[in-house]
Amino acid sequence: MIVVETTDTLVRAVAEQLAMQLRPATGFRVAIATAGGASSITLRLDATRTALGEEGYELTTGADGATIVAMRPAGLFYGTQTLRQLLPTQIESQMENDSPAWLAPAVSITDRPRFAWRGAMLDVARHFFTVKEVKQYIDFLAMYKMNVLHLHLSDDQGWRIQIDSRPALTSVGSLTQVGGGPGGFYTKADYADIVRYAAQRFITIVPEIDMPGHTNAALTAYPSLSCSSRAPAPFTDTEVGWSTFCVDNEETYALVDDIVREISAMTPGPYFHMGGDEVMKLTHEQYAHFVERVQTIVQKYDKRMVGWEEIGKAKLLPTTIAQQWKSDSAVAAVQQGSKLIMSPSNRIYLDMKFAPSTELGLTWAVVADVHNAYDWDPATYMKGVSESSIVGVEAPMWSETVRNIGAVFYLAVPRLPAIAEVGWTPQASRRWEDFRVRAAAHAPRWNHLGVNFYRSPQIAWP
Ligand code: TNX
Repeated sequence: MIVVETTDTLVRAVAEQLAMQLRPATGFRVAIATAGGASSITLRLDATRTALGEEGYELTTGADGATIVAMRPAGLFYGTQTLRQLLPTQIESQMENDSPAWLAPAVSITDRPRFAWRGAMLDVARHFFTVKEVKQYIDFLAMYKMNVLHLHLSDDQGWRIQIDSRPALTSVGSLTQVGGGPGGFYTKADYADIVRYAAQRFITIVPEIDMPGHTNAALTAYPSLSCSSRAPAPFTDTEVGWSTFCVDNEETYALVDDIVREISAMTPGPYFHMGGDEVMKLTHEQYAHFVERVQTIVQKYDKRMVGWEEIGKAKLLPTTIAQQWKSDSAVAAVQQGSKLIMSPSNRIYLDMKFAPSTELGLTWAVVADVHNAYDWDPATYMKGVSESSIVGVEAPMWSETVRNIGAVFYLAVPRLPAIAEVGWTPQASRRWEDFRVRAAAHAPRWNHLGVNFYRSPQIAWP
């Protein structure tokens, strides 16, 4: 039995999800009640436990059951994820099975995250991923207590989100992808479905519309926004840096306004990511001017702007967040008072190959296995950037070489759990030698869940 001592609907939902997690494999009925008996699982909100923070929890297990206490529902959710990991791996099978006994070790855990932003990015533009596939990724992020999914919704190869006021973006711009396949896009209903599914797992969706570069797909739909007189053709290759909106054309800002307005309206989270990376066709002044105008539009629709670190070359609001990836403009953003998301490409780009022979992935930033993704400290990674300027970490998955979720998982696992720990666990409590043993114990869970993974030689498989 799961005991919920509150009428809070979010807590009820956490209990429901835990029950659904436990019922199939155990065959137990697992009811949800407001008062308990022996060996029940109790979820308790306690507003006085301020030391647990917004996302922390305390989990106690013993002969008489389990109790999770948190100040907020998110903490209770993370407590249930830890409880799940303490149960036998067969709990993930979702088929009634004869695990020796459904026992968890007796523990007393007080746990809270180091960083507030523990993210992953999925590029659904280079290759399109279905709603079902995105939900599979969300499930995995939730299991490792990550709380942000950044969707890269547009690029040269495709436009992936319905915008009612600009129908050609999808009717023309979504039709292909890298390699020439059929592409696709999310309707507003699809997007709402993803947002809701993520929210149930305490994950915020951060939508990215990449501009002024990486805009060929949008320009095939609205060719008048390109400075060249030639109408652009659909692009299914992978070079970057060559496309741009015409930033001296007022019509461009009318389009941007329509896009930011509609995406802001359909996104409950506080962020709008404007991309801003790899613009090689504009002068410094043109680029900075564009970023500043977009920032004003994002502010008008009550969102907080996020952009790849290049936006540090423009004049930023202190609320704007820059996403570090190569370290050439991140310090400039911090010096203006912006906070940073750390996504160092030579550490946590999930689209980099593990080894030269890895079938999938790119090599431009690094070729490296799990240890490289685990064994670094965001607070000392860059000169001039300390812990107080960092909101967290985010692991991008660019999809030039991956065209389905199985391929995504192959490149992501076990590096993504390693990065989740970089985001969650204080530096002083992290040890690679310990991680490589603990990670191995998760492989049976990944197998039950059907999560593809790389059998890294660095992990201490039994
Ligand atoms: C650089 S990282 C890009 C992407 C590519 C990626 C491939 C960044 C902000 N831009 O356009 O997909 O490299 O690794």
